[in-house]
Amino acid sequence: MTIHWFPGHMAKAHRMIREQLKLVDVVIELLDARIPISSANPVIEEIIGDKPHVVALNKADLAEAAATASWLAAFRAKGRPVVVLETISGKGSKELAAKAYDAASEKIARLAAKGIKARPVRAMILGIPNVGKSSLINRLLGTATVRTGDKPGVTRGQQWIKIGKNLELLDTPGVLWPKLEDQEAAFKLAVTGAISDEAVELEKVIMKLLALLAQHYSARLNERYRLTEPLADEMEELLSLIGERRGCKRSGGVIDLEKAGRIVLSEFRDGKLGRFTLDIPPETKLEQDN
Ligand SMILES: Nc1nc2c(ncn2[C@@H]2O[C@H](COP(=O)(O)OP(=O)(O)OP(=O)(O)O)[C@@H](O)[C@H]2O)c(=O)[nH]1
Ligand SMILES: [Mg+2]
Repeated sequence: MTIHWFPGHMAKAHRMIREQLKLVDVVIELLDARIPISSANPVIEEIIGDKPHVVALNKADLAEAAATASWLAAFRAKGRPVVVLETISGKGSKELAAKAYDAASEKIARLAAKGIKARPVRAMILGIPNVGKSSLINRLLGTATVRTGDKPGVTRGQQWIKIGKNLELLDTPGVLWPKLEDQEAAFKLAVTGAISDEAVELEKVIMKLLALLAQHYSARLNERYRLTEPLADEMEELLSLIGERRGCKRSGGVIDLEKAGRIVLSEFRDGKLGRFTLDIPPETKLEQDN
C-alpha cells in the first residue's frame, strides 16, 4: 500500500508548530482513541522539549470501551496527564481544559511571582488530520466558531481562540508524522480517515479492512449486511454479496464493487459496524470473535 505521506502543507505545518511552540505554555496532543499509537507523534517529546504535554484520546465513542480504559491506564502509568474525550458529545472536554490549565499553571505562577501580570494559559492543540482538534475548540466555546469537517485537511492556517478568561487555544492543521516505514500504521490512519482517500490506494485499504472484519468481526458483518455463515473466503465475493444487499448494481446487473467498498468503509468510520480499537493495548480482551 503506497501512501503519499508528506504533502507540502504538512511540511509547512511542522515548521509552524516549531515556531508557535515558543508562544505556548502547554501542548495538548489529540490522539484517535481507536489508534492511540499509530496516531501519536513519535518525536513529539523532541519537538516540544520540556513543555507540559497533555494527551486526549478522542473519538472514544468509536473505540472499544475496555481498550480505551486500558490505554488510559497505560498513559497514566507513564505519568502522562490523559483524558478520554468525545468532542462529538463534549464528554471530557472540560476535564481536558482543566488538565491543560493545571499543567501550565506552575509556569504562570512562576511568572506572577516575578511580578509578571497573570495571563491566560496558552495551549496548542496538535494531532493528526481529522482527529477532532477544531471540534474540541467549538465544543469548549459552545459555538461552531472554527471550521470542522469529516475529511482530513479542513484546517489550513492556525488560529488563536480564547476560551473564557483563563485559556487560549491554538488550532492547528493536522499533521501526519512521517512513519514512512510502518505500513500497518499507514493502513490504520487511512481506514480511520486521517489520510485523504485520494492520497491512498483506496481499493487496497478497503480490501484490507474487509479482510480484518471477516477475520475478527464476522458476526458484525453478518448482522449489518445480512450475510450467511460461513462468510465467503474470497474478499471480492464477500464484497459482491454486500453490494447485492445494498443494491449497488451497474446497468446490466453487474455489482459495483467500488461502491460497495465505499459503503463498508464509511459505515466502519461512522461506527455503524460497532466500535473498533485497532491499536490493541497490552493484555486487553477485545470484542472481536477470536
Ligand atoms: N464520532 C466522533 N466524531 C468526531 C469526534 N470529534 C470529532 N469528530 C468528527 O471528526 C471530523 C473531524 O473533525 P475536525 O474537528 O474537523 O478535525 P480536525 O482535527 O480539526 O481536522 P483537520 O483540521 O483536518 O486537521 C468531523 O466530522 C467531526 O464531527 C468524536 O469525538 N467522535
Ligand atoms: Mg481542524
